[in-house]
Formats: sequence, C-alpha cells, structure tokens
Amino acid sequence: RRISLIGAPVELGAGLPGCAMGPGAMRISGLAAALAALGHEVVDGGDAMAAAVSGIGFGGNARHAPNIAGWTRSLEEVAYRTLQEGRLPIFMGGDHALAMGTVSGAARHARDIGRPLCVIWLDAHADFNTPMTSESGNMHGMPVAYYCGEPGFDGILGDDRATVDPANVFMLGIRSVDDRERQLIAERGVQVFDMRAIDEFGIAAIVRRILAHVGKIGAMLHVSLDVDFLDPAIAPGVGTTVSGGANLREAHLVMEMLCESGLTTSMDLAELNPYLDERGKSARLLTDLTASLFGRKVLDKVATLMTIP
Ligand code: DIR
Ligand code: MN
Ligand code: MN
Ligand code: MN
Repeated sequence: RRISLIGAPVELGAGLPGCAMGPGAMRISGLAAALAALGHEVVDGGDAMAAAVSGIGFGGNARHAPNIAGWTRSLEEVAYRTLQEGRLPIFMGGDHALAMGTVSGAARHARDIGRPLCVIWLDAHADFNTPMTSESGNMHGMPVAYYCGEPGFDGILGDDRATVDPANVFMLGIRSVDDRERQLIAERGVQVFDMRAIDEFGIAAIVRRILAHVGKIGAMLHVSLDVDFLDPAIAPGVGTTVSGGANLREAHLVMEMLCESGLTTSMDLAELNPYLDERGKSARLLTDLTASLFGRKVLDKVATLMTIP
C-alpha cells in the first residue's frame, strides 16, 4: 500500500503537556522502516502545522478552542487530500483532539466518492463530550461528538462539513465515561463494546462482527488508536491511564484481524506522551501494533485447529 506518515503535534487538547513530542518518538521508534520492511511504499510527510483561529469560543467549557479549531481545519484538509491522492494516511499524534480533523477529512472524502465511513475507536474513553457536557474542558475528550455532528462547536469547519453516522462508530476498550457523556452515547446509538464486553465475548468475536458490517456496507474505515486503550502495564506513556485495559495479545489480535480484512483506509496513533513514557516502551509498542495492522505476522498462514489429525 501507499502510506503517508503525518505528524500531528497537537497537545493543548489534553490536560497535560507532552503529546507534541509524540511524532518525534514515533519516528525514533522506527515506524517508517517497519512499514517499509513489510513491502509498503512509505512517505513521511513531516509534521502538519496549524494557526490558531481567532474569535473561536463556544458556550460551555472548551479549553484552547482557537488552537484546536486551527488543528481541526489543518488536519481535515491533510486527511482529505491524502486520501484523494490514493494514499493511506497514518497520523502520528498528538492528543486525541487531532481526530476532530482527521476523521472529518476522511468523512469528506468518503462522501465525495459516495461511500459511508466507519470508525473503530480503540480507547479507554468514549471521547463524546461537547463543550456543554465536558467536566474537564479538555477537547481530547470531545472528538467523537464533534465528527458525529453534535452541536456546540460552531465555526470550526463549514456548516456543510461531512460527519459520521454514530451507528457507524464502533468503540472498543471503553472503561471510563462521564455521566452526561454516557447519556449522550446511548441517545445517539454509538456502538460501544466496553471492557466487560471484551471479557465476556472475547475481542475476536466482537471485531469479526464489526468488520463483517463494514465490509457489507462497503464503507471506508478509519482506525483511531488511543494509547490508553492499552493496559498501563504495557503502555505507560499517556496522561490518562486507566487500569484494566487491553493486553498485548488482545491488541495485536485486533490489528491482525484488521490486516486480514484489508478494510483500513486511514489511521490515528493518538495520545502518546513521551515525557511520561518509560524509555520509549509505548512508542515501540505502537510501532509494533501498526506493523501488525500492515502485515507483520508470526506465520504465513493463520493456524487452524483442523490441521491436527
Ligand atoms: C474525560 C477524559 N472524559 C474528559 N477524557 C479523555 O476529560 O472529557 N481522556 N479523553 O483521555
Ligand atoms: Mn481518546
Ligand atoms: Mn483515552
Ligand atoms: Mn485521552
């Protein structure tokens, strides 16, 4: 595949500084080389840039709205343009507010070509707050609400912006949701598979059904991976750790199943905070997981039980 790596050093969406160093850490961890070794054509497009949008201010609680509005406009355009050129963008974050732009741009491209866009949201959090519901005011807790078209974010992109149907958003790994956020995701019909669902049904059964749906409706697929989807024991480099996350094998299994499906058309690697990481541990894991998604595997063929006589 033709892959573009794009740095998205957004950090004012999070409560703590440090995510702006994420793209640098991902480059040092060897992401480009790992993907090239799998036979992909990889171009590192450098870091995107953004200018704050003056005069942006919402009602309610949204810290650094002018900065995040600028990033949303910039990344929306980069995502749209990259997909239009027939390339697969991987955004190296940057906090998760980056997805306000990346998913919106992917949605615009999908709308242009008459296909729906599905999103697989791998995260401890639902990120479905709006400026009206947020307790923290941190905009990395709002991207899903934004790209699903919730009101309260006026003036970032035009009124004709492309949005995602909440029924096409599949959340996995969720284990921390605010009260008003919980109400909103239920009302909008977001498909939430929390850690309890993963424990009970197994992550493979869930992912298999999601991918069957995506294939059936002929959708494009954006995969957004927040470091805190992973258990803090394997991925400490994030500002909002929540215990009880996905383990190493569950995370790789999701990636391997995504790989086999061939459905992924764009991706975010979000919330890596190298200042909080343990000597590059989380950055290396993100690189390994991305490599799994793009073809690294243990065997050439998936083993089946039927091979035992
Ligand atoms: C919390 C935490 N729901 C908030 N959110 C996120 O601030 O809105 N932490 N995204 O990573
Ligand atoms: Mn997130
Ligand atoms: Mn999170
Ligand atoms: Mn977060």
